[in-house]
Amino acid sequence: MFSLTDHPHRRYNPLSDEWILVSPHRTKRPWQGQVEVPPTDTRPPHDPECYLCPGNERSGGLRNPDYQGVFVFDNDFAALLPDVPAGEYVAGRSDAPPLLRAYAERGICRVICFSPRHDMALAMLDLPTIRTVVDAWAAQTLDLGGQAGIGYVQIFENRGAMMGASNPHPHGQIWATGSLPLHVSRELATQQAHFAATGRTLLGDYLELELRLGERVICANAQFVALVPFWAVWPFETLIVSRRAVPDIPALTKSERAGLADILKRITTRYDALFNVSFPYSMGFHQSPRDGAAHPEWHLHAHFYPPLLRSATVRKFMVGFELLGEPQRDITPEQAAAWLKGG
Ligand code: H2U
Ligand code: ZN
Repeated sequence: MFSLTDHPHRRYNPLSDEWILVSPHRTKRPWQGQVEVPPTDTRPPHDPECYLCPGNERSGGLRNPDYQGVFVFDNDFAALLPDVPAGEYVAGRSDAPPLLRAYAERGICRVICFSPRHDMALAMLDLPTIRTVVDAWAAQTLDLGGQAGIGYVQIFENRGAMMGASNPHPHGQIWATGSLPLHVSRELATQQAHFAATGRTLLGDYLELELRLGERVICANAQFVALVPFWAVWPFETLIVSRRAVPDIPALTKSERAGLADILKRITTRYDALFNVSFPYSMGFHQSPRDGAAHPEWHLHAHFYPPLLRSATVRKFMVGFELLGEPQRDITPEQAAAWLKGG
């Protein structure tokens, strides 16, 4: 039998129904490409130039209130709009399968400031404050998910300029859409199939396996587990899974919300410690669709997708084979887990 540590191989992602290529023998290849200078972090607690700080004017012209805790507002440059005329666009011959199709998509985009403090980050906030962010995510999920024409609520955070964050002030975004986005509809199909076949959630079964094997688990508390998934694409990609199968953040109990705050602080702290830099990433929660149906198959989880590969300055590029063939990684998920554990 071949070994996962020595030989090129493909791994299956049962959650997204995709394969990835792993090339563990390739970690020693030289790098003379792009080397980025790590940004130095010398932020003041309040920045008069910051459009997210309390009391400041935003570029849209509105002024932020003098907020003290979590602050949520409608995105002034929203990618989706609530009022879009419904309808499908089909162009071409009427007797052939349509090749030019489009349909109107409605939605609502919001921005969420985690703290009034410009110099903070999720990893630096204390647990009661992170807990208020979790509560705000829950409230936003219910509020946006309950609005007419909304079928899904995507909560996410882009952290660091490398990942497209437009501002270092601790903040995230929430996009509520009419349709299910691509990755969510794939996860819905795989989780439904697993639940129909076994009566258990896919991630519940996966978590049990990972806790037994231990190799890819980074940290855990009584309510949540953080691990590098067997099928991770990004070098230090992680998955945060609730121990109890719940479909969404609003379904979390008080102690589970505290547990979520705790695991978020732990994983982001480990990221920052890895290369001794404010670790960039895109993270977000995958929750059940908000279609009014029960979703016993859906198991709440968060994905962290950080771009860094081997230092604070050398990043993984998803180019070439990744773009044209399928995702490829060099260090194994097991190595990445050992590094994140501090081994
Ligand atoms: P990102 O850092 O992840 O890009 O999020 C910041 C969001 O804030 C971005 O989507 C919005 C941008 O549209 N924004 C406002 O709503 N008002 C502003 O005055 C500036 C930026
Ligand atoms: Zn600010």
